[in-house]
Amino acid sequence: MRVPRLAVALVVALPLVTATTSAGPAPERMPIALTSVLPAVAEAVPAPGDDFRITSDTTIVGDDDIADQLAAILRPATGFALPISTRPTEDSIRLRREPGHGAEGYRLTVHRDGVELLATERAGLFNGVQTLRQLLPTAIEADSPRRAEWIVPGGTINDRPRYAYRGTMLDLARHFHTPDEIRTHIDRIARFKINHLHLHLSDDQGWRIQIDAWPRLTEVGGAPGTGVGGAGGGFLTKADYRELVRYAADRNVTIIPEIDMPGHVNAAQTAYPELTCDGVAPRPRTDMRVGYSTLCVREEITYRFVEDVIRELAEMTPGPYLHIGGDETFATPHGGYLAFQRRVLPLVEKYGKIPYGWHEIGQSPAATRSVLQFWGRERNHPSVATAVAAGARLIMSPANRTYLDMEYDLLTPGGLDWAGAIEVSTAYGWDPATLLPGIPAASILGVEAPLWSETLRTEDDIEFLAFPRLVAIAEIGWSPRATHDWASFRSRLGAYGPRWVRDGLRFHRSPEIPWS
Ligand code: NGO
Repeated sequence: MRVPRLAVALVVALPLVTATTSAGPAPERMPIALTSVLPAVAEAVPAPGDDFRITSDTTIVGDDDIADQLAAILRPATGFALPISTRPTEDSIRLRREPGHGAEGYRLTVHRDGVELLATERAGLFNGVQTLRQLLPTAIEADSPRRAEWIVPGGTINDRPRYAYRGTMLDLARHFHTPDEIRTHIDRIARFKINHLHLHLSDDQGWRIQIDAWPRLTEVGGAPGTGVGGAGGGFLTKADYRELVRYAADRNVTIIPEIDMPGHVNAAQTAYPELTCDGVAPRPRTDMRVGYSTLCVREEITYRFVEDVIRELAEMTPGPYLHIGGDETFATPHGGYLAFQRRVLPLVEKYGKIPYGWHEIGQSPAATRSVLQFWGRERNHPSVATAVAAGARLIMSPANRTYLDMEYDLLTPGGLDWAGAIEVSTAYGWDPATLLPGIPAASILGVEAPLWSETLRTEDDIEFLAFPRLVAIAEIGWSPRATHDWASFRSRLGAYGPRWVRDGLRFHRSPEIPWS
């Protein structure tokens, strides 16, 4: 069914209809602009009136699994069959690969006769589908048929990321999150083109990943009661972890495992007292203090332990990075810290991975091929600048901008406050390229928003602290600096709110945002 051009233009120009009639709820007619996408697209050229309408005749054309993903997004709410074919037809949404769009970029062209999504890589098609989803009315998120005008606004989007790495982190050590909860979170972050999920798998309270050579790590460190305050417990088996890696990869998300060392190791030492210098098992700790534990950096057994852990983690991790922590080692002598890194950083490379750590590892001259995760607040970090000058690369996670575990303000529940309160405008109001002086743009791989879990237990807690702030970080990581605009961001975010409502997500209704 074809709708005359003028009629489509009028429909799209109508305000959102919320009234109900005696015939039931009126179809949703949300005027969606090509530029309404989160994170902001690099370039959009609208062609007003040249819109595409998805109907019962529409087909999806493509031979990638992304075509199946698109069909799975569109079928429930439209109620249309949307068959997938490999031959181009009229009235179709075509997904096609061609050179020239980069690792994650895509071009989306919408006109009356169809939609074409072009990308070089699967990741680009995936990203284009996330964009297309947001260009359809909110009702598209429903899981059963809805009456709506399924109109995609006409025009062309050319889009590609500013940074290759847009990440977030879950801390499974302070409170364990189940594989189901992690999968739900992956679904939610991937909508915003977040492409890395860092899992903080060990800390003083608990050890959350199966390591075959050292089974007591999870027997003791993953036991019930190993969460903060004696809550919870649990760990990922290798099978759980591999399944998460696969699930994430389907959604263009790379999992990064972190084992924090040589500090933050109390849980490992309660399981294996031989990892302490005096051989005495420390008591289990579920308080929130940091900086008191350290591996015994002068003992050989420490390096056998570390190598076993790195080898087993590397074996089950297809992604390029392996995170070795390295933060807050106040109990490790400085010389011992450097000696430890001199041995451990090369071990990560021995097992085929890029060493990744909190920015403190930059103090080591062995960190030149590493990625440093900057989590400071101050601009002056000479050891970071020196490491970068020697070749290290940076992920930006300034605590006062990106730490999702900081409270929003004094009134909202949950969260810590040591790096200050972070409302949405604070999370949005910075630029990775100018944050630290003396860092060349090419050394910055991207941004990450860590969500430490001292104060959070449930899925609701995770989503409340992550959303909407994580979307601000996603936009900082994806969108060209030239598109950075708080007024535009807050209005696009406000318009997105109803999708989260429909999804049952308990996000923070920040007073800064004009929620629809
Ligand atoms: C710090 C600390 C973590 C805490 C977190 C809480 C880093 C890298 N080390 O960040 O152990 O959980 O703050 O905000």
